[in-house]
Amino acid sequence: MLSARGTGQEGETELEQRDLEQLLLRYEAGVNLLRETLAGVSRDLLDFKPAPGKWTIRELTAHITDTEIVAVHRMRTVAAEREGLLTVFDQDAWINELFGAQMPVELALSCLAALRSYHAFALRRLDASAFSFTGSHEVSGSVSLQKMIQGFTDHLEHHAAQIAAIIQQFDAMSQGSDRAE
Ligand code: NI
Repeated sequence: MLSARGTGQEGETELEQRDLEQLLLRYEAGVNLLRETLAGVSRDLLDFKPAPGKWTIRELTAHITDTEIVAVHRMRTVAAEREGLLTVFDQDAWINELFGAQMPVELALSCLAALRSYHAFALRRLDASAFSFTGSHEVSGSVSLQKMIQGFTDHLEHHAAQIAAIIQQFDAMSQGSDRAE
């Protein structure tokens, strides 16, 4: 019984390590995914409002980088200090008050890439146990380092898909206006 249980636990640990490896690969691949999504996007398209009150692609790119600044701070607090209060930020204020509508996309992308690779350097060297360390999010409560990596990986991928949808919307509109002419 004891050895059978032991084998089961090892299997589980291997699975968790594979999941973690997959997650880290996705986290590291996020910047390239975004770069590929943005390839060939014109200035007009960067500043195209998909709907009243919705962010442009330029603002979305700034928002992704804003979020990475917060994400890396939260993840490093938990990874290094094994606890911490994870405070929220007002994402609209950061875009509206800190010039998101004017932000050069390449500046946002290079900052994002530097933050993500700088942080991944540490993630790659942490003991497996560190991914279970938790911080206290001021709204959603206890959250582990692994859950945060998952959440911020998903966040970038979600916004990359949103950017791809805006590109499609813009292309469809452009073709529509060509036909009207
Ligand atoms: Ni977001």
